[in-house]
Amino acid sequence: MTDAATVWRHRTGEIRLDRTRVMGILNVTPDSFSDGGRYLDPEQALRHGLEMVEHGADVIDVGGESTRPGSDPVTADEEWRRVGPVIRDLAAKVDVPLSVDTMKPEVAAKAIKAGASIVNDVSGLRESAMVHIVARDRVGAVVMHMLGNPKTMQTHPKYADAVGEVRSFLTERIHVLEAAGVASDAVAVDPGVGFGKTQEHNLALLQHLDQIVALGHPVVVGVSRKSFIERLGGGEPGERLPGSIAAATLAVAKGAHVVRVHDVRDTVRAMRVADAVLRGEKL
Ligand code: HH2
Repeated sequence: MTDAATVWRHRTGEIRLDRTRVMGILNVTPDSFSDGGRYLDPEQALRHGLEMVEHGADVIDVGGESTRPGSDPVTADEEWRRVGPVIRDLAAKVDVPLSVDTMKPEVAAKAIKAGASIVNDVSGLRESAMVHIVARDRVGAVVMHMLGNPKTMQTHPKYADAVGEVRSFLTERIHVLEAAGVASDAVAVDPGVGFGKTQEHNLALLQHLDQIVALGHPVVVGVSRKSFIERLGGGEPGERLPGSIAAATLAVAKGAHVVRVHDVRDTVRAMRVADAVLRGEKL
């Protein structure tokens, strides 16, 4: 039996996992599925980042490439042009750690120099250069599971055992990172809801999230406004808050430590109640 995760280490400190932590999403993209184009202007992005911190975000996750199903990749130069100024300006203004949501080692390296403390890689740090950067710069990492790549991942995703295969992939990536010298408590894992998964796979991963939690690493879950909620009658992306909070709450009840969300203020309020019930904390 592996010990339960109690902290998530990153470049500038550690996040204690004594309560549910909220990672606020800052998409500096023209085409993200729910907030594309809203924060493409660096000043607007900065304002939104500051607002999420004010609303109780524990981490701000800055991304410059949409990974919605069917999306086209952007060049490293373009991605950096989007996220660079936002990471630099936010790092100068907030105390919470910043993560960079990227699959590209060159973007990650520049983001760390500009102030990011965590690399969130939806491809699970498949590129060895990314593993090297995380080890060298002693940043935290999110290893997420994705089947294939964003362009094709939703074309008939197939597993013999979705939960078992996601767990094996994450276990293998943890070993690779640790062998490269990354501290064990710096490695968070994420089952990758919506990344090469059918409705049934997404639900199975949430139902059996305890099997991912049992790996003993911090567990990040991204369910916010995702289309599996729409398929359950959740409406347009901006209307999916009730479904997002239901899914986040149940993920936390299964042991998730960090929820990655668009709606920080409402989620923080919901997680306080969830934590009080689950952990017996005072309201
Ligand atoms: N989901 C998205 C992007 N990054 N990172 C982690 N660790 N987990 C997730 O579930 C996750 C993620 C997709 O959501 P979003 O950023 O809102 O959309 P887009 O990829 O269109 O920018």
